[in-house]
Amino acid sequence: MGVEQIYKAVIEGNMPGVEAGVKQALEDKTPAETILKEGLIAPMDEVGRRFEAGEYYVPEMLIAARAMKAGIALLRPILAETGVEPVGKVIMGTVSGDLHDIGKNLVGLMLEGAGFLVVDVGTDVSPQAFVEAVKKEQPQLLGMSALLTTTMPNAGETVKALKEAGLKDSVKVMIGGAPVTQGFADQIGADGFAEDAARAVRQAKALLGLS
Ligand code: B1M
Repeated sequence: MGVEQIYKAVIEGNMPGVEAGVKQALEDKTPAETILKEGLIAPMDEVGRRFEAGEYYVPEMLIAARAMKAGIALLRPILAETGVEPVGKVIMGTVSGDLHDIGKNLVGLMLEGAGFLVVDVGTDVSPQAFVEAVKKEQPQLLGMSALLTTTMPNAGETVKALKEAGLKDSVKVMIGGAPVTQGFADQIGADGFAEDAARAVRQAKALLGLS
């Protein structure tokens, strides 16, 4: 079974098919990153296209996302195995009003793979909850994911709340998500932006002076 079957199983929302496909691909020594990018991330673009075209509705999108997450769960230990001291601490969360978590989880996973200690604060995280998490965890980096144009301004509200709490100078802020751009990041005063999970790792390292 190849990566194409995993791709197809994600689109069909076939969770057992995705799990079997990922296990088989790993046994066949397919690199975990190839499985992730070509088998699990790529089909979500197609799911998004079908949703936009009115061919898929929310339930189809949801079962595809669940199937994809089951595949990611199997890859997690492999992508994250570095066995070294964390290079930095990152808080990751999705902004207030937004329940999308696949991109956030992927970015977190890739950061873990690059040696960061990731504290995931979940989805629908209010500016105040981000502030509390920064106070408690004292990370070097705060990562926010935003997928909805309606709620992405809440990333800006979080930056404001960090400033008001006197915490903005102690933590770098990185944002990302499908509708987010470098221009938006600049506008809200975020320190960094990344288009995808691989670039997020590079950006995180650059922001912390690690590369
Ligand atoms: Co929703 N959804 N969704 N959805 N969904 C989108 C985002 C949408 C673009 C679909 C569309 O219309 N074409 C659209 C938003 C439109 C807009 O705002 N302009 C949309 C909508 C409208 C909605 C609802 C409102 C639908 C409804 O109920 N009527 C609703 C909102 C619920 C809510 O949040 N309050 C909703 C619900 C859902 C599901 C629950 C069904 C499901 C989410 C399941 C889950 O996450 N657990 C879902 C899904 C799956 C999608 C699409 C199809 C796929 C999103 C995804 O996971 N992509 C999406 C269409 C699309 O994006 N093509 C869509 C794969 C993921 C790997 O990519 O998250 O972009 P992404 O992350 C990337 C990069 O953006 C970047 O790296 C990641 C990896 O490369 N990145 C970062 C992300 N975060 C980063 C952080 C960083 C750096 C980089 O630094 C910290």
